[in-house]
Amino acid sequence: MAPGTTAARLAGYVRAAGVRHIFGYPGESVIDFIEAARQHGVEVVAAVREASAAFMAEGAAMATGLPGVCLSTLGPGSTAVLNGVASATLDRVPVLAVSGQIESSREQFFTHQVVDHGRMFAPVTKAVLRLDPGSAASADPVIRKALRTATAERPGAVHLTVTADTWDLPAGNDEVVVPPLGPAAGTVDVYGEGDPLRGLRAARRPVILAGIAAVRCGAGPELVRLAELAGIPVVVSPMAKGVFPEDHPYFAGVLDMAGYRVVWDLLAGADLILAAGFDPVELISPWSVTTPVLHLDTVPNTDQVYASAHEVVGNVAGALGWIADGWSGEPRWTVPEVAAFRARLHAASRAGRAEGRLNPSDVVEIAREAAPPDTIVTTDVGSHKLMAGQVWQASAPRSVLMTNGLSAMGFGVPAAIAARLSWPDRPVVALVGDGGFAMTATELRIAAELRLPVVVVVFADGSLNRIELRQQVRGYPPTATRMGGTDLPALAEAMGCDGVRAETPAALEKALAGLAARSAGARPLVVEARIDPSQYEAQF
Ligand SMILES: Cc1ncc(C[n+]2csc(CCOP(=O)(O)OP(=O)(O)O)c2C)c(N)n1
Ligand SMILES: [Mg+2]
Repeated sequence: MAPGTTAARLAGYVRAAGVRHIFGYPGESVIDFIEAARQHGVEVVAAVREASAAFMAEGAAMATGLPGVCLSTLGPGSTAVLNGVASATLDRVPVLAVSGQIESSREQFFTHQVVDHGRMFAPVTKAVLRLDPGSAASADPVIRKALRTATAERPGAVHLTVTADTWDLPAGNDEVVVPPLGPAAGTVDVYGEGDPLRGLRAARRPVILAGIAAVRCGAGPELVRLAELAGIPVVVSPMAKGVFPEDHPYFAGVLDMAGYRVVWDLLAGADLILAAGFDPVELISPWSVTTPVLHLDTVPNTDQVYASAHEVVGNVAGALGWIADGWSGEPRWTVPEVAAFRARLHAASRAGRAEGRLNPSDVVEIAREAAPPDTIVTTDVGSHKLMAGQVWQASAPRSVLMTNGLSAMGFGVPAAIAARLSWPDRPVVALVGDGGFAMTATELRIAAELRLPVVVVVFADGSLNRIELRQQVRGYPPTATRMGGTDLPALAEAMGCDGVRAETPAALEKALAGLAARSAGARPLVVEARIDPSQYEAQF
């Protein structure tokens, strides 16, 4: 691809935005862009299927804070990528999804493999844009708009269609100017009558509920400062895990994961909830508490899932710092009070353990024990996610990658591969269900080829457990929710990975013992953890 073409221009912007990998699946309509990306030093990673490529882009963006980029061809490629694109939007992760399209002269009437991308992607993206011969001369603003829209609060996916006859059209050679790709630095807007902080200052039992905008704003240090200064316990949302250290004396658990009733009781008993970058897209339970809320976020409270008479809108770290700067008064909670709460939550989230069996919470604890502190963990979707979300102790933001917006199965393995590509020196562990693993297991072929030693722990219960439990509650037999056992170690070996089965806590400890050392090796590892799922019944 010659310099100055549309393909080169798009690749140039992607590279200038700091993106190192494009995750995709080829088709004739995008080979010019694949070549341009290669020439610009952006590695094009081919997933086994497009849906996984989009999850990889999302995982890379979650792990790095940079936009993720995925690529598909027209028609079947673009329809296949849809789920991952929707996932990025509902998980509030900036992703640029690029799809090729038939040449524009035939697009209006030709039918073979032609799908209207604009109509298909509109409901699951922040914007649908296109480059065609009529707009190639405006490629720069279109590409900048795509990047800026994807990353502007709240972030999400933007879809860009490029027709096949556009890639080699001239698009200019000027210096690439990448727009800002993050939240605003520091201003605070206040909505509502009177002093927005009066309620917070008057509160005797406030609780902070921190969410994903706090991660995007790098608000961890300010959360710690305010929590310590004012003595306020901090609950975090699942995708924000790590934004507040989980070994901190004021840490008060993860919303809507194992032991969730205890966390909701805390929120119900509080006299004020400071929602700090909390995004209601993460709610699994309905918002049923009547506790007053102070909304503090990068965007106004347009969801109105909870009522808030005042809104503090701006950079979450900046706004928390502003509150901390003006704070005075006694700590609202003592450290022992929060510790007592955490002990209750610990007991609740382990409830239902069957002694002498390999319980789901044991798997999470054993994996956490074996994993070095800088490990990145991903989860898939199902009962195991709800367990891992509470039991895995996170120490840093962007170290726990999970989908809790769209919550689509099939995320965990691709996200782990992308995480390892993004952070080649950090151990990566995927905690996935056997259903979600079956959807994406063959992606490990890519991990083996790229010599990415990710460790995948499969919660093998022979069941789509999360759904089987719902059937159980209604008295239905488990229809379409049981799966025959697959020999996972054999499957792993066949793809150039190592595979091992563990049926007891001791066997799992042994299987994961070399986790730290393995992360310097090359072969991915699949651990089939044969769990007793009965603990889930007490939980969910
Ligand atoms: C793509 C997709 N299809 C269906 C669902 C609905 N769903 C949510 S959890 C779940 C079961 C997952 O089973 P598994 O991966 O084995 O995890 P487990 O619940 O057993 O831990 C299903 C089917 C979903 N979230 N995503
Ligand atoms: Mg299962």
